[in-house]
Amino acid sequence: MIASPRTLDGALVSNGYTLDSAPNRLGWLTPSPADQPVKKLWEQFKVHGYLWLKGLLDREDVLDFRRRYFTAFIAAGMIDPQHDPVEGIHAAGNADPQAVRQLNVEVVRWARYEAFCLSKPILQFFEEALGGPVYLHKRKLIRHTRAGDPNCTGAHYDLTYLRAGTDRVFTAWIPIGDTPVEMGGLVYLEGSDSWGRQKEAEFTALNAHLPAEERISAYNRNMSSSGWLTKDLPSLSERLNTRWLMADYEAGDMMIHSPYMIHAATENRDLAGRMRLSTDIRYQLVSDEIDPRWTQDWTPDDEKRY
Ligand SMILES: O=C(O)CCC(=O)C(=O)O
Repeated sequence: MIASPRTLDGALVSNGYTLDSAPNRLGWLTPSPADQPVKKLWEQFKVHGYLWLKGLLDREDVLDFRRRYFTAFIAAGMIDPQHDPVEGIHAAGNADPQAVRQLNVEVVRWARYEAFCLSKPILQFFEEALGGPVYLHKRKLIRHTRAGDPNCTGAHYDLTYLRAGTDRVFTAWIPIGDTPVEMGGLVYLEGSDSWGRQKEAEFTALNAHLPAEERISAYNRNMSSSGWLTKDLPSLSERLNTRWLMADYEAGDMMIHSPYMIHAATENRDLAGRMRLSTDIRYQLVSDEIDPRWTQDWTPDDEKRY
Protein backbone atom coordinates (compact mmCIF):
# COMPACT_ATOMS: atom_id res chain seq x y z
CA MET A 1 0.00 0.00 0.00
CA ILE A 2 1.41 3.38 -0.99
CA ALA A 3 1.26 6.16 1.56
CA SER A 4 -0.80 9.14 0.54
CA PRO A 5 1.55 11.64 -1.12
CA ARG A 6 -0.46 14.59 0.14
CA THR A 7 -3.60 15.67 1.94
CA LEU A 8 -6.55 16.37 -0.31
CA ASP A 9 -8.04 19.82 -0.51
CA GLY A 10 -11.61 18.80 0.36
CA ALA A 11 -13.74 15.73 -0.30
CA LEU A 12 -13.88 13.81 -3.59
CA VAL A 13 -17.38 13.80 -5.01
CA SER A 14 -18.83 11.98 -8.02
CA ASN A 15 -22.42 12.48 -9.19
CA GLY A 16 -23.37 13.64 -5.68
CA TYR A 17 -21.71 10.71 -3.88
CA THR A 18 -18.81 11.55 -1.56
CA LEU A 19 -15.98 9.04 -1.69
CA ASP A 20 -14.98 7.48 1.60
CA SER A 21 -11.49 8.80 2.42
CA ALA A 22 -10.55 5.91 4.76
CA PRO A 23 -7.16 4.42 3.73
CA ASN A 24 -8.82 1.09 2.84
CA ARG A 25 -11.23 2.89 0.45
CA LEU A 26 -9.10 5.62 -1.13
CA GLY A 27 -5.48 5.53 -2.24
CA TRP A 28 -3.06 6.68 -4.94
CA LEU A 29 -2.20 5.21 -8.32
CA THR A 30 1.36 3.97 -8.76
CA PRO A 31 3.28 6.02 -11.34
CA SER A 32 5.62 4.41 -13.88
CA PRO A 33 8.37 6.58 -15.39
CA ALA A 34 7.98 6.30 -19.17
CA ASP A 35 11.71 5.86 -19.81
CA GLN A 36 11.72 2.22 -18.59
CA PRO A 37 11.82 -0.65 -21.10
CA VAL A 38 8.36 -1.18 -22.66
CA LYS A 39 8.49 -4.89 -21.81
CA LYS A 40 8.87 -4.09 -18.14
CA LEU A 41 6.10 -1.46 -18.29
CA TRP A 42 3.75 -3.89 -20.01
CA GLU A 43 4.36 -6.44 -17.25
CA GLN A 44 3.31 -3.78 -14.72
CA PHE A 45 0.23 -3.09 -16.84
CA LYS A 46 -0.75 -6.76 -16.82
CA VAL A 47 -0.47 -6.94 -13.05
CA HIS A 48 -2.44 -3.77 -12.25
CA GLY A 49 -4.78 -3.36 -15.24
CA TYR A 50 -3.47 0.18 -15.66
CA LEU A 51 -0.28 2.03 -16.40
CA TRP A 52 0.29 5.62 -15.37
CA LEU A 53 3.07 6.61 -17.74
CA LYS A 54 4.80 9.67 -16.35
CA GLY A 55 6.26 12.06 -18.89
CA LEU A 56 5.62 10.02 -22.04
CA LEU A 57 4.63 13.07 -24.06
CA ASP A 58 6.32 16.40 -24.48
CA ARG A 59 4.74 18.69 -21.89
CA GLU A 60 4.91 21.77 -24.14
CA ASP A 61 3.19 19.92 -27.01
CA VAL A 62 0.37 18.94 -24.69
CA LEU A 63 -0.02 22.48 -23.36
CA ASP A 64 0.11 23.84 -26.90
CA PHE A 65 -2.80 21.60 -27.83
CA ARG A 66 -4.71 22.69 -24.70
CA ARG A 67 -4.21 26.32 -25.70
CA ARG A 68 -5.43 25.70 -29.28
CA TYR A 69 -8.47 23.84 -28.03
CA PHE A 70 -9.63 26.51 -25.60
CA THR A 71 -8.79 29.34 -28.00
CA ALA A 72 -11.28 27.81 -30.43
CA PHE A 73 -14.02 27.97 -27.77
CA ILE A 74 -13.63 31.69 -27.03
CA ALA A 75 -15.94 32.59 -29.93
CA ALA A 76 -18.61 30.26 -28.50
CA GLY A 77 -18.55 32.24 -25.23
CA MET A 78 -17.21 29.28 -23.26
CA ILE A 79 -13.73 30.59 -22.40
CA ASP A 80 -12.84 33.85 -20.68
CA PRO A 81 -10.60 35.77 -23.14
CA GLN A 82 -9.10 37.83 -20.28
CA HIS A 83 -6.92 34.83 -19.37
CA ASP A 84 -4.39 32.85 -21.38
CA PRO A 85 -6.59 30.15 -23.00
CA VAL A 86 -4.16 27.50 -21.77
CA GLU A 87 -5.68 28.08 -18.32
CA GLY A 88 -9.12 27.05 -19.62
CA ILE A 89 -11.00 29.50 -17.40
CA HIS A 90 -14.71 29.28 -18.07
CA ALA A 91 -16.37 32.58 -19.05
CA ALA A 92 -18.67 34.09 -16.44
CA GLY A 93 -21.84 33.78 -18.52
CA ASN A 94 -23.30 30.84 -20.34
CA ALA A 95 -21.73 29.61 -23.57
CA ASP A 96 -23.77 29.32 -26.77
CA PRO A 97 -24.77 25.60 -26.68
CA GLN A 98 -25.19 25.34 -30.46
CA ALA A 99 -21.74 26.83 -31.11
CA VAL A 100 -20.15 24.56 -28.50
CA ARG A 101 -21.83 21.51 -30.00
CA GLN A 102 -20.61 22.45 -33.48
CA LEU A 103 -17.06 22.93 -32.20
CA ASN A 104 -17.18 19.60 -30.36
CA VAL A 105 -17.99 17.93 -33.67
CA GLU A 106 -15.22 19.78 -35.49
CA VAL A 107 -12.47 19.28 -32.92
CA VAL A 108 -12.54 15.48 -33.19
CA ARG A 109 -11.97 15.97 -36.95
CA TRP A 110 -9.06 18.39 -36.61
CA ALA A 111 -5.95 17.03 -38.31
CA ARG A 112 -4.09 18.59 -35.37
CA TYR A 113 -6.08 16.45 -32.92
CA GLU A 114 -5.47 13.31 -34.95
CA ALA A 115 -1.75 14.14 -35.06
CA PHE A 116 -1.81 14.55 -31.28
CA CYS A 117 -3.41 11.11 -30.84
CA LEU A 118 -0.90 9.59 -33.25
CA SER A 119 2.14 11.24 -31.73
CA LYS A 120 5.33 9.23 -32.00
CA PRO A 121 5.77 8.24 -28.33
CA ILE A 122 2.20 6.85 -28.20
CA LEU A 123 2.56 4.88 -31.42
CA GLN A 124 5.98 3.55 -30.51
CA PHE A 125 4.73 2.48 -27.11
CA PHE A 126 1.74 0.54 -28.41
CA GLU A 127 3.63 -1.03 -31.32
CA GLU A 128 6.28 -2.33 -29.01
CA ALA A 129 3.90 -3.37 -26.23
CA LEU A 130 1.53 -5.18 -28.58
CA GLY A 131 4.24 -6.48 -30.90
CA GLY A 132 2.92 -5.40 -34.29
CA PRO A 133 1.19 -2.73 -36.38
CA VAL A 134 -1.53 -1.02 -34.39
CA TYR A 135 -4.91 0.51 -35.19
CA LEU A 136 -6.21 3.70 -33.58
CA HIS A 137 -9.99 3.66 -33.35
CA LYS A 138 -11.45 6.46 -35.42
CA ARG A 139 -14.02 7.21 -32.73
CA LYS A 140 -11.95 9.35 -30.38
CA LEU A 141 -13.36 11.25 -27.43
CA ILE A 142 -12.21 14.59 -26.12
CA ARG A 143 -13.92 15.93 -23.01
CA HIS A 144 -13.93 19.25 -21.21
CA THR A 145 -15.45 19.58 -17.76
CA ARG A 146 -16.42 22.82 -16.11
CA ALA A 147 -15.53 23.38 -12.46
CA GLY A 148 -18.63 22.76 -10.35
CA ASP A 149 -20.40 20.55 -12.90
CA PRO A 150 -21.89 17.76 -10.75
CA ASN A 151 -22.18 15.29 -13.69
CA CYS A 152 -19.31 12.81 -13.84
CA THR A 153 -18.52 9.64 -15.73
CA GLY A 154 -19.99 6.75 -13.72
CA ALA A 155 -18.22 3.49 -12.85
CA HIS A 156 -17.80 1.26 -15.89
CA TYR A 157 -15.36 -0.83 -17.87
CA ASP A 158 -14.79 -0.04 -21.54
CA LEU A 159 -15.52 -3.42 -23.11
CA THR A 160 -19.22 -2.78 -22.41
CA TYR A 161 -19.13 -0.41 -25.41
CA LEU A 162 -16.74 -2.45 -27.54
CA ARG A 163 -18.24 -5.93 -27.51
CA ALA A 164 -18.15 -6.40 -31.27
CA GLY A 165 -14.36 -6.47 -31.47
CA THR A 166 -11.36 -7.95 -29.70
CA ASP A 167 -10.95 -7.65 -25.95
CA ARG A 168 -7.27 -6.89 -26.60
CA VAL A 169 -8.20 -3.22 -26.91
CA PHE A 170 -6.50 -0.64 -24.73
CA THR A 171 -7.61 2.82 -23.74
CA ALA A 172 -5.19 5.71 -23.54
CA TRP A 173 -6.60 8.45 -21.31
CA ILE A 174 -4.54 11.59 -21.74
CA PRO A 175 -4.88 14.59 -19.44
CA ILE A 176 -4.51 17.68 -21.62
CA GLY A 177 -3.09 19.95 -18.97
CA ASP A 178 -2.17 19.43 -15.33
CA THR A 179 -5.07 17.70 -13.60
CA PRO A 180 -4.65 17.46 -9.83
CA VAL A 181 -7.16 15.25 -8.03
CA GLU A 182 -9.33 18.30 -7.24
CA MET A 183 -9.83 18.88 -10.99
CA GLY A 184 -11.63 15.58 -11.33
CA GLY A 185 -9.46 13.21 -13.34
CA LEU A 186 -10.08 9.49 -13.59
CA VAL A 187 -10.16 7.24 -10.53
CA TYR A 188 -9.61 3.49 -10.84
CA LEU A 189 -10.99 0.70 -8.69
CA GLU A 190 -7.95 -1.18 -7.42
CA GLY A 191 -7.71 -4.79 -8.59
CA SER A 192 -10.94 -4.51 -10.60
CA ASP A 193 -9.56 -5.92 -13.86
CA SER A 194 -10.30 -9.48 -12.70
CA TRP A 195 -13.72 -8.54 -11.31
CA GLY A 196 -14.52 -6.83 -14.65
CA ARG A 197 -13.60 -10.04 -16.48
CA GLN A 198 -15.93 -12.03 -14.25
CA LYS A 199 -18.74 -9.51 -14.67
CA GLU A 200 -18.36 -9.57 -18.46
CA ALA A 201 -18.44 -13.39 -18.43
CA GLU A 202 -21.74 -13.16 -16.51
CA PHE A 203 -23.15 -10.65 -19.01
CA THR A 204 -22.01 -12.85 -21.91
CA ALA A 205 -23.93 -15.79 -20.41
CA LEU A 206 -27.00 -13.63 -19.72
CA ASN A 207 -26.85 -12.09 -23.21
CA ALA A 208 -26.29 -15.39 -25.02
CA HIS A 209 -29.94 -15.80 -26.00
CA LEU A 210 -30.48 -12.24 -27.18
CA PRO A 211 -30.60 -11.31 -30.86
CA ALA A 212 -27.10 -10.55 -32.25
CA GLU A 213 -27.45 -6.77 -32.21
CA GLU A 214 -28.69 -6.73 -28.62
CA ARG A 215 -26.05 -9.18 -27.47
CA ILE A 216 -23.30 -6.66 -28.08
CA SER A 217 -25.29 -3.68 -26.87
CA ALA A 218 -24.15 -1.69 -23.82
CA TYR A 219 -27.79 -0.93 -23.03
CA ASN A 220 -29.57 -4.24 -23.54
CA ARG A 221 -32.06 -5.58 -21.01
CA ASN A 222 -29.28 -6.95 -18.79
CA MET A 223 -27.40 -3.66 -18.57
CA SER A 224 -28.19 -0.23 -17.11
CA SER A 225 -29.52 2.52 -19.39
CA SER A 226 -26.08 4.18 -19.49
CA GLY A 227 -23.95 1.04 -19.63
CA TRP A 228 -22.44 2.16 -16.32
CA LEU A 229 -22.27 -0.25 -13.41
CA THR A 230 -23.26 2.51 -10.99
CA LYS A 231 -22.89 6.19 -10.14
CA ASP A 232 -22.49 5.26 -6.48
CA LEU A 233 -18.70 4.95 -6.26
CA PRO A 234 -18.48 4.56 -2.45
CA SER A 235 -20.85 1.61 -2.33
CA LEU A 236 -19.02 -0.16 -5.18
CA SER A 237 -15.68 0.02 -3.35
CA GLU A 238 -17.46 -1.14 -0.19
CA ARG A 239 -19.06 -4.08 -1.99
CA LEU A 240 -15.78 -5.16 -3.57
CA ASN A 241 -13.81 -4.31 -0.43
CA THR A 242 -11.25 -2.29 -2.32
CA ARG A 243 -10.03 1.29 -2.89
CA TRP A 244 -10.55 3.96 -5.49
CA LEU A 245 -7.14 5.09 -6.68
CA MET A 246 -6.59 8.72 -7.64
CA ALA A 247 -3.70 10.75 -9.06
CA ASP A 248 -2.34 14.22 -9.62
CA TYR A 249 -1.95 13.92 -13.39
CA GLU A 250 0.40 16.24 -15.24
CA ALA A 251 0.60 17.41 -18.83
CA GLY A 252 2.81 14.81 -20.58
CA ASP A 253 1.34 11.83 -18.70
CA MET A 254 -0.68 9.09 -20.33
CA MET A 255 -2.86 6.50 -18.60
CA ILE A 256 -3.51 3.15 -20.21
CA HIS A 257 -6.25 0.92 -18.89
CA SER A 258 -7.46 -2.54 -19.75
CA PRO A 259 -10.97 -2.96 -21.21
CA TYR A 260 -12.03 -4.64 -17.94
CA MET A 261 -10.58 -2.11 -15.49
CA ILE A 262 -13.30 -0.19 -13.67
CA HIS A 263 -12.95 3.56 -13.64
CA ALA A 264 -14.99 6.71 -13.18
CA ALA A 265 -14.45 10.45 -12.85
CA THR A 266 -14.86 12.82 -9.94
CA GLU A 267 -16.11 16.38 -9.87
CA ASN A 268 -13.91 19.20 -11.03
CA ARG A 269 -13.73 21.44 -7.94
CA ASP A 270 -10.86 23.61 -9.08
CA LEU A 271 -10.91 26.81 -7.05
CA ALA A 272 -9.39 28.80 -9.92
CA GLY A 273 -12.24 27.70 -12.22
CA ARG A 274 -10.02 25.87 -14.72
CA MET A 275 -11.66 23.36 -17.01
CA ARG A 276 -10.51 19.77 -17.07
CA LEU A 277 -9.57 18.66 -20.59
CA SER A 278 -8.72 15.09 -21.57
CA THR A 279 -8.96 12.69 -24.44
CA ASP A 280 -9.67 8.97 -24.41
CA ILE A 281 -8.63 6.96 -27.44
CA ARG A 282 -8.31 3.26 -28.12
CA TYR A 283 -5.51 1.21 -29.64
CA GLN A 284 -5.33 -2.46 -30.65
CA LEU A 285 -3.44 -4.67 -33.07
CA VAL A 286 -4.74 -4.09 -36.59
CA SER A 287 -4.84 -7.87 -37.07
CA ASP A 288 -7.38 -8.31 -34.21
CA GLU A 289 -11.09 -7.90 -34.82
CA ILE A 290 -12.16 -4.23 -34.91
CA ASP A 291 -15.57 -3.20 -33.57
CA PRO A 292 -17.19 -1.69 -36.71
CA ARG A 293 -19.20 0.75 -34.59
CA TRP A 294 -15.95 2.57 -33.66
CA THR A 295 -14.77 3.22 -37.23
CA GLN A 296 -16.39 6.65 -37.57
CA ASP A 297 -15.70 10.00 -35.93
CA TRP A 298 -17.52 10.72 -32.68
CA THR A 299 -20.74 12.72 -32.97
CA PRO A 300 -22.85 14.02 -30.06
CA ASP A 301 -25.62 11.43 -30.32
CA ASP A 302 -23.60 8.42 -31.44
CA GLU A 303 -23.86 6.60 -28.06
CA LYS A 304 -27.09 5.08 -29.39
CA ARG A 305 -25.01 2.79 -31.58
CA TYR A 306 -23.52 0.98 -28.60
O1 LIG B 1 -12.75 11.23 -18.95
C1 LIG B 1 -13.75 10.72 -18.50
O2 LIG B 1 -14.53 11.32 -17.72
C2 LIG B 1 -14.10 9.31 -18.86
C3 LIG B 1 -13.05 8.60 -19.64
C4 LIG B 1 -13.29 7.15 -19.79
O3 LIG B 1 -14.29 6.61 -19.41
C5 LIG B 1 -12.25 6.35 -20.45
O4 LIG B 1 -11.13 6.84 -20.64
O5 LIG B 1 -12.51 5.17 -20.76
